[in-house]
Amino acid sequence: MTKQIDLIGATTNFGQPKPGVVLGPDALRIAGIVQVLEAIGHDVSDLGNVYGKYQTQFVKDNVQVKNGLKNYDEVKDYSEALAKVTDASVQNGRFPLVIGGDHSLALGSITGIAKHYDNLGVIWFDAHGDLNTSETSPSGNIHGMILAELLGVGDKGLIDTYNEGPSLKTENVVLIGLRDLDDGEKELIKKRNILAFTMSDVRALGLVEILDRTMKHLAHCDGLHLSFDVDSLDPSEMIGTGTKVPGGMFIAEVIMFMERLSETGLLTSVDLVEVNPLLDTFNQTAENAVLMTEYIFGKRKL
Ligand code: EXY
Ligand code: MN
Ligand code: MN
Ligand code: MN
Repeated sequence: MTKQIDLIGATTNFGQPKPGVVLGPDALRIAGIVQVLEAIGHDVSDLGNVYGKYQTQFVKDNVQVKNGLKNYDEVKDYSEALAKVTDASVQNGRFPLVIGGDHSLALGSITGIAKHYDNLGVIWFDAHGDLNTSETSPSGNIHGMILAELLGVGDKGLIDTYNEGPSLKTENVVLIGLRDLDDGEKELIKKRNILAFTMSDVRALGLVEILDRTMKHLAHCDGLHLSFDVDSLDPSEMIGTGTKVPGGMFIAEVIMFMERLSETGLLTSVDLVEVNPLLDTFNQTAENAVLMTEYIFGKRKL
């Protein structure tokens, strides 16, 4: 089915310290993200990049910390700016595809989208849980806390970004690909009974079974968002990203998963995050990410 896609560049690096992730959206454009989606038959409108009032930091040593959270004001401001754009996109009947940028962008992208649904389901495809708070975080980097904030756990000011209160319900979130969880994140998953598939589950069950369980779990949802962190992939196939963890998924199996997910016809929005061309060779990571995006949006092997 043809989608009316709004491509939204989220040029934020405020959620983590490594420079270069703000170049992710352009690396994905250079890798042909618009053209491949159009070739599938979608109508794509590239809205350009979203900027907040703070300038991207090019030096690492001027980071402001508030209550243990690095770049707090910048993340909050950027999220508000991005939320306005994703909110308007859904309002206009379009499909937001947000390309990043570090994973803190999900606070803006999802708060703008979630207000249009009673039960927005989210598939969080990631090596990490992104479920820390300032108390449990080993780094103070907000990209590692962003799903917790969306679920209403952590800093009240961030939880109240764009809309008051949490944007997501714990029963509407499924994590897939986990292999680097901090202790506090493990506790939160258990305490809130969040459906979470580690890489051991991926190997033991296979992604077909995991997709089946995921869709059953989210069957009551009225919208479905995929938040796709490219570090879910194995670093051997995805080197241009800031927090690589060995033992990840491979392109071939992710394509199979995305092909089937797309066949459900239930996806309503997508984030594609953590592409960092300064850590890459020859834009391979963006090219691989674009390849997988084709299958998210309905390309078929046959
Ligand atoms: N758990 C670590 C932290 O909180 O600092 C690493 C988080 C990395 C988050 C990446 C984007 O998914
Ligand atoms: Mn992430
Ligand atoms: Mn990650
Ligand atoms: Mn960790």
